[in-house]
Amino acid sequence: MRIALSLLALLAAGSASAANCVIDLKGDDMMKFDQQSVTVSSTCEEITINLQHVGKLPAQTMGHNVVIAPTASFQAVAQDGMKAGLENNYVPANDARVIANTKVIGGGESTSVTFPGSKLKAGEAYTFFCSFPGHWAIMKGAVVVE
Ligand code: CU1
Repeated sequence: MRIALSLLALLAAGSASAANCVIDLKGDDMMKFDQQSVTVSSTCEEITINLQHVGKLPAQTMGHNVVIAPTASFQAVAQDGMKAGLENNYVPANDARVIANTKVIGGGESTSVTFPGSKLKAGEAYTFFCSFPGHWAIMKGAVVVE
């Protein structure tokens, strides 16, 4: 009984101080993400992005992805990504400005990507956005690293 109780206490302490290492985002047919800001911990060994497209339109017309880049360069990445085309998920190949990206998905689909937490530094400004042509102006938000 005593062991069970101390285990419970450990679990409770663990969840209270748990690092936030998962980014959950939903995109829809209205060209919107469900969040304008996401927060992750600077202590994450790995960070996972989960993207769910809750709409019905196909990837060719209303595709969404999630790209994370430094805020200072995200617009340039979005413009270069447009040229890369759907076959490259609208992400420029081997681009150091791209910290992480999912593939482009259509309505009803989900995708995930995991990347090293060390790529995001506390105090730096990062932006997440959808690089589908024309979407990044609206489908974007801040990645806050605590
Ligand atoms: Cu999009």
